[in-house]
Amino acid sequence: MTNNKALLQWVADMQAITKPDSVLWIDGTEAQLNELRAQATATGEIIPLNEEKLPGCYLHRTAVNDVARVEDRTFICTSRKEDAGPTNNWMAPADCYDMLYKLYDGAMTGRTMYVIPYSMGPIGSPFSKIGIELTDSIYVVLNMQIMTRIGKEVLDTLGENGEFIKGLHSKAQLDESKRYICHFPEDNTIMSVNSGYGGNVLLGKKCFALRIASHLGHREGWMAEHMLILGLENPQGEVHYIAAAFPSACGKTNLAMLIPPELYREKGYKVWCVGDDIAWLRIGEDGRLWAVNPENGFFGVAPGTSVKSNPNALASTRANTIFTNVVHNLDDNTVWWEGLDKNPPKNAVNWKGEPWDCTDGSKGAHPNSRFTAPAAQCPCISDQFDSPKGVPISAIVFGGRRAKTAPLVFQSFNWQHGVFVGSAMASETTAAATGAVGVVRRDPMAMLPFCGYHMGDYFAHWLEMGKRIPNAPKIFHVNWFRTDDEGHFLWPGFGDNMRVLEWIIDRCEGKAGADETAIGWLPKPEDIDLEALDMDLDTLRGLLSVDKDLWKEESEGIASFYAKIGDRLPAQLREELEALKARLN
Ligand code: GTP
Ligand code: SPV
Ligand code: MN
Repeated sequence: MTNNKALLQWVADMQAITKPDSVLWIDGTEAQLNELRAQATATGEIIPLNEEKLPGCYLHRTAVNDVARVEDRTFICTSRKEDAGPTNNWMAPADCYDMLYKLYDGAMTGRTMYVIPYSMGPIGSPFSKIGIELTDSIYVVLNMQIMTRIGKEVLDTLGENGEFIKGLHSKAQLDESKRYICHFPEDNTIMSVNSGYGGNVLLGKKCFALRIASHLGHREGWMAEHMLILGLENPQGEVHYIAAAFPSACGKTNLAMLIPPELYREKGYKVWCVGDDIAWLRIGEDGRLWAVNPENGFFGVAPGTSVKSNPNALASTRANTIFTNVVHNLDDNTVWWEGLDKNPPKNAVNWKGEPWDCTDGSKGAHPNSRFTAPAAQCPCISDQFDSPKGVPISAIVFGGRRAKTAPLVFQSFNWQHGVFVGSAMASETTAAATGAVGVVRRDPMAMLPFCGYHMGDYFAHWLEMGKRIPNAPKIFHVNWFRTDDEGHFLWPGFGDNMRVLEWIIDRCEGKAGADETAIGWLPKPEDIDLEALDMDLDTLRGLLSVDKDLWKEESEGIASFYAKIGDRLPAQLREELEALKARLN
């Protein structure tokens, strides 16, 4: 399939270590994929679902100990420890390879090694990059086929001398105590072992498109970010693009596919989805920042996805989708999850594969259960989705889950202050990674688990990019998750987030009002359109309030986080923090 010598050599080398019974090159043809689906069905690795209701769909259950990204077992292996920085786990490359090759030794015996050529970004676009993933999991092959562009065409584009990102994955024994997700940015290599869960094993996604790519972007003058990309079309037919970084399970997929409230739809507003998780951003010839979504599908959180909350995501999953760790409805061979509707199936199997009684109070689907769906199936997919140069970004939005401190929305004073706002982001942890849920932690630019180099250098890169973009996007911060004293969300969220996006775009256009506060520009309550929303101005005032005491605490939190970043923290950010403190006093 290829005469790329470096590729052939590397496959042979990894084959010698992992010792599979055979090697299969994935050409991406339906015939080959069907054969793999049949094999995985025969072994029970995937379960074909109701052909009428969910054509081409499958259910997969991971091992019970293997349901989320494992941040404590994720490593950035640079030759110098300080280049990985204080927010990453580090191992010396030679030691790490040593340890891994022992774990990989014979790990594929009795199995087939699949060679998956894939492109992040449209095949052949100058901004796209090619990866090769070697894996012993058909589930991984089938997911990579949805999430990326795969097959023979990628190898043809790679050619004889093309460069690629190497990725080796083996389920091995799925042994939790020997699970490692390791990155070697200086070798463009990723190694994953003893897991079979999404973000740990679909190596094109977080491992390549964020950790390795952020490292490449730092060297080459572009950015790889944990951001959705959406286009907001106004009644005049103009489309403005927004890129938004929220931590895992904090609403990117939902915002990317937002359906505006009826009132807006009647006026002619529309939202188009370009991407729901990752953006590669470059400075265009016109001096604006342009964004490409390197992925080709959605690996979305299932629980909470419904006809009400996110009809576009749900519609995307009605065919050719792989569901992971959701409830299996045995009555009609379909799937279910908490929040899909109010009718949990009676005759059902939970995510662990056990008979499930929906009245016993246990969750049927894992909170981090997911769907893998082709982007092309999304009813609101942007006509720019496949555009090789991407879309021009008007606004960058940061956000997280904050019960109290952060207001519904604010605008930064300028790029440098916006970088400060992003660097100081915090959010409650979610089920997307193993560990405690609901704990507030600093998650700068939603990149804490995904930045492939020193966080201080990453902040400096953001500042540097700002100087180089003649017509830079404006930077905002949102919080859909503010609660009242009983813990209820104050803001309706979902489609109604359109009301906030409208203010954001109007600000970019110089059309909306704002008040200057200690933390940035906030809308006056009357600047947010509440028409046809059951909310009084007082509640909105509450959502927009800035509690100085809470923000003084917040600035202490930022200061201790900055102390952890150490002397590579850019001085400008320390100055921004001091300026915030001064404004609060
Ligand atoms: P990853 O795929 O992990 O990166 O997650 P994501 O950022 O794409 O999050 P997603 O859109 O899947 O949302 C995660 C959870 O947040 C779901 O349970 C949603 O129902 C919930 N959610 C999303 N948007 C909103 C909102 O505006 N308000 C509220 N209250 N919940 C929301
Ligand atoms: C996330 O956790 O941010 C995800 C899912 O998008 S995973 O692919 O597991 O990283
Ligand atoms: Mn994500």
